[in-house]
Order: sequence, then structure tokens, then C-alpha cells
Amino acid sequence: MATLIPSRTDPAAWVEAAAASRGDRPFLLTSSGRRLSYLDLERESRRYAATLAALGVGVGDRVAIQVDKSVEALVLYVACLRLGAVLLPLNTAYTPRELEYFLTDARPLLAVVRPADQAALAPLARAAGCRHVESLGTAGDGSLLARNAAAAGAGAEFGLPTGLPAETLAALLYTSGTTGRSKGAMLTRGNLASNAAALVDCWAFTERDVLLHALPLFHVHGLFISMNTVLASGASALLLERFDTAEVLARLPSVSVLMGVPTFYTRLLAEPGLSRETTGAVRLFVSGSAPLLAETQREFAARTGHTILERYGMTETLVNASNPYVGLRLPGSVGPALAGTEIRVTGAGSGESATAAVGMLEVRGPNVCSGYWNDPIKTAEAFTADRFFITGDLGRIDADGYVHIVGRAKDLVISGGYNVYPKEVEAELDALPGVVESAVIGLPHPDLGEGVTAVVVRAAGATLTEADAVAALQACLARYKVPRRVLFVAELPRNSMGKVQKALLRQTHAALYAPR
Ligand code: MLC
Ligand code: AMP
Repeated sequence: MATLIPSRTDPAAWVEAAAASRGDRPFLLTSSGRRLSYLDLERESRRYAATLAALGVGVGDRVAIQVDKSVEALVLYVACLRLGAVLLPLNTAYTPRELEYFLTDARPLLAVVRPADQAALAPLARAAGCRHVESLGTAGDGSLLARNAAAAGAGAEFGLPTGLPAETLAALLYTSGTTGRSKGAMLTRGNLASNAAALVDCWAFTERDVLLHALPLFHVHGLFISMNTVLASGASALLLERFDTAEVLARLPSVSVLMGVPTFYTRLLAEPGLSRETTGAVRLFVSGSAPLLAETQREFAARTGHTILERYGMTETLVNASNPYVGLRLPGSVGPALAGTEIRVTGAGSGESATAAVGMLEVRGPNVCSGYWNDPIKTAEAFTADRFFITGDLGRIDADGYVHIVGRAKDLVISGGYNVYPKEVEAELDALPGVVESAVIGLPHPDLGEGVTAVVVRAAGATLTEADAVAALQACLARYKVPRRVLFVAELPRNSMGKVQKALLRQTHAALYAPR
């Protein structure tokens, strides 16, 4: 069987190439024994595309999805790719209030939600401008599937658009970035295709690979970095609903690759069953989305004989740098820039080269998004005059070209691989009766890497408790953004300019989550 050479410009071409040459080989497998071949994917995604087109969705129209992880959700993604529609995946933890912001900003033509949410969310989605609100479940249920079944015959004949340029928008992914409210990173077909093709090369993916997929499907890690690498190489993915440590361990003997956030690896290390034997079938463990502690990497190697391969990415850029498949995987480094991508270090804000010294990491290449949706000001702020994207990450590049991330210039907490933007949480806290001001920080957490923590100044006489604050935040924010702890203090430390000294707060409370 000849090796597939993935298109670097057109992700839809992968589906046809794999269906033509891989046909009956599995694209998706599930823990309950379901199997979807590449031929099935070709047929099913064409049918979904016909259903979307019948609702009026065409090239450039946004399709928002807030659905549980399923085979159908992935087929819907592929249908959008083939139709030229713009996918807007939304975290299933988002509250209706959060959802309203994304829908109002992105103006999707169609929103697809969980069947149980359809009645409650339809008015909100319509008010935000969505023409259609459909549902998609994990058990063959939902109004979109019913439409699909009705369109079965016609769908098989549906003519898909061809020759869509690489610059065509493929997805909008909302991210907090460095300042202001969440904004939609505009990822093109060329961004997705070039990055997946580079990863297939870098990580030596072939059609014989089986990826164990335990990540959510609404972020670039689980959707694009993982699934596009599978699609582009004609490989298979074994889909798990979520990361369950025991199940992941049990499935390792039947897969060749695992991609995860550092929390996956610290949780696996806590399992007595993790050994050379149970990981013997796996050829590659990849970690990304948050810093992997060198200690985790060392312990994992000692227990299994595998050196976890760490890579560095962002919503706006997909993968920028990766340790090599063959060659030195350097603990504490994210490896050299991915082929085709340039990374440089500049003196913060000065634009001058500061290689070997620590400075702002900037990235340029076919992987970098075209800007932020509807936001020319934020787009202009995010790029240098020579089109390097300013990551907000601080790092250095060593003499061998390996990138070392040493900190963040942006105020961001990464909890279990999810980004939490402190300003968003502080705004909700500050609005609570009895709160004078607050500072939200990330503190070292043994399971999540960083634990979201609020430090709050109460008004004189206010009786607000930690439990009150948490309950109030849970009503408006996704659960992963809600602080694990709320600490009350008499005042926040400030520097001479009046700015809250978050570094000092992090230092003072560094041991809050330390195991006792
Ligand atoms: C879940 N919870 C979290 C959380 N995940 N809280 C803080 N941080 C998180 N990451 C909440 C749950 O809602 C629940 O709240 C409680 O914590 C206990 O949940 P759990 O059972 O321990 O969590 P679990 O479901 O096991 O999830 C943990 C996790 C998951 C690490 C497996 O968060 C995960 O899959 N993270 C991956 C995120 C990811 O894909 N990031 C990529 C972004 S893209 P309650 O209140 O109900 O008890 C990117 C670019 C790149 O960064 O380079 O990749
Ligand atoms: P997001 O906005 O969710 O795409 O998160 C991107 C951010 O995650 C980056 O800007 C980094 O701060 C962080 N990140 C991703 N991968 C790594 C890594 N391997 N090491 C350290 N930080 C990482």
C-alpha cells in the first residue's frame, strides 16, 4: 500500500485520497465497538454536507457546534471542511451566557447543540442571529440526524465544491489571547493542511497508526492537531468519550500513539499498572498545551522506557515547535521549530533579535492564523510589521535551535490544558456584593499543572464566604474557570505604579495545593 502524501493546501483532499486508497480501513473506532471506515467517512460526510447545504450553509458560513464527543461530531467537522463552511467548536462546559457572546460575535448561520439543550438554547441562538438551531446526540439522536436520514438518497449525489483556495476560512476558535475579551482566531484551510502535513512527517505517522483519542474535540489539540494528523495520514483513531485513566491504560496495548496534556501523564503515573509491558505497543507519547515538568518526563521514562515527546502550540498557530521523533527529546524544551515555521526571540516590544537571551517568542509560517474575526485592531496588535505572530510566551532558543519556554508575558492560567483568562474571572468576582477587588492567579497544582485561585478583598462588614463566591461564579462561568480556592486578604500587594503584584501573590501562596 503506497504511503499517502497529504495535501498541504486542501484538507478536504485527504478524505478523498484516503477513501480511494484506504477504502475499507478504519478511520474511527469506538470503545463500544463502532467502526467507521474511510469509505463510510466519504459517504457520510457527503450526506451531512448535503443536509447542511439544504439549510443554506455554503462556503464561508459559520456552523457553531456545542455537542458531546462522538463519531457524528467528527463527521460533521469533515462535512464542514468539504463544504467550505467555517466550523466554530464550543466547549461543552460553556454556560448560556458565555455561549451568547460567541454566537453574537460570530453570527453563525447554523448552531448545532446537544438534544437536551435544544429547546433551552434555541431562543438564545436565534436572538444572536442563527437562522437554524439543530441538535446532534451521541446515540444516533438529534434533529440534524433526522434531516440527514431524510436526505439519504439525494445526499449520495451531492456535488461538493472543488478547488477552494488555501486562504479560505475553515474554522473560528475563540481564545483569550493576551488582552481583552475572547476573540475568534481565523484558521484557514491552508493553516490546517500545512500543519497536519508537517506533523505527519515530524511524528512519522502512517496508515498503520492507531491514535488513542481521549481529548475533547472543541480545541485545536483534540480536533486539529490530533484528528487532522490521523486524517492526513489515513491512520485510525480510537475515540474515548473523555480521559479516564483506567480506560486509557486498558486501551494502550491496542494503540500506537497517545496525544495528551501533561495532566494525562501525571494521572497515568499514579496508576500502579503503568509499566513497560502495558505501554509496549505504543510507539509515541506526545504532550502539549501546557508545560510538561521534566520530572514527569523522567518518571514516565523510568516506568515505561518511553520518552514523552513535548511540543508547543497555540490556538492561533496550531503546532509551532516539536521535539523530534528520531533524535534528542530534550526535557524542559519544546524542541526546534516545526519544518516550514520560523520562531524568533525578540527583546519584548523592541523587535530586535535576542537569540540565546530570553525574550518574546514570535512565530511566522503557513500554520499562523490570518487574524481575529471582526477585529482588525486586535489583529494588528498581534502581528509585527514583518508578519510574525506575537505569542505572549517568553522563551529562548539554544545553540541547537531548541526552543525553551520560560514564562508568559500574558496574564493567563493554564489548568489541565484549559486556558483561563484571569480578567474574565476577576470581572465576575468584582461584581459580587461585598467584593472590593480581586486578583486571579495560577498556583502550582499537582494534577492540573496550575490551579485557578482567587485572592479577594472584601468590603468592611461584608459576609461573603468562599462557598458563596464559588457558587456565584458557577452560575455564569464554565466549571474549569471557577477558582479551586478563594482566599480573602486585607489588601492586594501593589507596585509603585499601583499595579497588583501577581508574581508576589504567586510566591506567597505557592504551596497552597502542595500535597501534605
Ligand atoms: C475539568 N474540570 C477542570 C478541568 N477539567 N477544572 C479545572 N481545570 C480543568 N482542566 C472540572 C470539572 O468540570 C469538574 O468540576 C472537576 O474539575 C473534576 O473534573 P475531573 O473529573 O477531575 O476532570 P476530568 O473530566 O478528568 O478532566 C480533566 C482533564 C480535562 C485534564 C482530563 O480537563 C482535559 O481533557 N483537558 C484537556 C484540555 C485541552 O484539550 N486543551 C487543549 C487546548 S488547545 P465539578 O465542579 O463539576 O466537580 C491548546 C493549544 C495546544 O492549548 O498547544 O494544544
Ligand atoms: P491556547 O490559547 O489554548 O491555544 O494555549 C496556548 C498557550 O499554551 C501557549 O501560548 C503557551 O503559553 C501554552 N503552551 C502550549 N504548549 C505548551 C508547552 N508544550 N509548554 C509550555 N506552554 C505551552
